[in-house]
Amino acid sequence: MYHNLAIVLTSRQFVKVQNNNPSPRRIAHLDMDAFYASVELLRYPELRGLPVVIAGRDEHAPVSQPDGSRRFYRLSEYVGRGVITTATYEARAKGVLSAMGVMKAARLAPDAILLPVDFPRYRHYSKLFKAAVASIAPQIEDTGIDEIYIDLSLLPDDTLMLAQRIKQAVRDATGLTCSIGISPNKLLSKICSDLEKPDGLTILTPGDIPSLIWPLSVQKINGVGPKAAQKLATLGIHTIAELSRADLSLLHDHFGNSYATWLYEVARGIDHRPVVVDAEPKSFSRETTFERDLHPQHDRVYLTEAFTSLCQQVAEDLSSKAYVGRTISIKLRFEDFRTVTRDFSLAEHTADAAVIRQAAGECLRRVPLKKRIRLLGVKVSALCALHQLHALGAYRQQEIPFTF
Ligand code: DCP
Ligand code: MG
Repeated sequence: MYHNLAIVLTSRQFVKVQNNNPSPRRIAHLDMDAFYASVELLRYPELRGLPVVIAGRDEHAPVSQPDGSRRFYRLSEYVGRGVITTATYEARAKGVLSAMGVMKAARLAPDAILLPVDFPRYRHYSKLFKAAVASIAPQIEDTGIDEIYIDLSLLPDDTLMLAQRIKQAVRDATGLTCSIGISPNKLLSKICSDLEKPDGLTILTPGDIPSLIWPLSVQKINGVGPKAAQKLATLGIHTIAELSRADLSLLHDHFGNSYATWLYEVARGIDHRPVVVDAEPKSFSRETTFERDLHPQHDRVYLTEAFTSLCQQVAEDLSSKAYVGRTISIKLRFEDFRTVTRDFSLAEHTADAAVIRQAAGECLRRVPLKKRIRLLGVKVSALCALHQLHALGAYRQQEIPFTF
């Protein structure tokens, strides 16, 4: 009975979307499969098919043996209070889950292989898969190390073909599999990307909603955590279908107004949030609040060190994101919370720590230092992406003959 109701409600929503916009949105959510663990299996292929968990630090790194093989640590050898970041699907079959204590996991799967976390490596693969997707569908919202939303609406291609091309591109660039959910909005696509993991592809049509979405636990909704789910359970609400039948007034009585309204809408599959494509950064800055307010003269050595270190950090931030900037600013907050800023614009863009430090020093000389300093900050703005600067340089060189 309620399934019929579901069809009416959801199809009404889709009709509404279609009235505003002749072609409904096509939003994809892509999530990598067992991400950290899968990246590790690329370098330890002998572990494929085995229960493997990723947790802890370097002391559990595999040890190379004289015969060329590797010795891996087992969960049973672990002592400590670490938690599991992720586990292969074989380990999950034994009940091991993300965020579980390693000691508890060891009781469930003592023979599972333990590998330490290697963030730089996961970040590298994260960049690779995102670049691969961007080569096919550039409207990307970056929501985590292993997940993105993609707006496919403006692309001419068929949805299934696009999704298959994206999955293939990710596999070619990384050797890894991902799962994709596609629907008219982010909420439903996020739920869908999880439905057929690993290596899944789910394209949701309005007609699929009653069978695929409504029977799911409310916790499958991104934004309904364990606490809200527990509270809903006390009201007899466990599934999304049950949530969609709840009166708005009942939800208002038990949750804040805005959360209740949000629950009411998401239970009907309503979500108008756009895919927010990463904006270009406007500036890079670093600041530090000192543990105690520092005296401009007495604490001069310490202040100078901190100042130089801030400049170095900003320079590293610029370099790691491949940007250069032309305007250097400093910010000082004094013990009375009064804040002053000063700018200095360079003739050329830079990401060089020494150049930034010198310009920031020029700014500092223009600030009367009569009170103790609470906070110090350095900012670089008037940015230009390095590749654009190169293009600009080439353009200028081409212009030279015309100036003669
Ligand atoms: N992660 C973590 N701590 C958690 C959950 C996850 O450090 N509590 C890390 C490890 C995961 C990565 O983030 O590999 C991505 O998280 P996911 O929830 O997407 O989990 P997986 O990609 O590992 O598995 P799935 O195939 O279910 O997406
Ligand atoms: Mg994942």
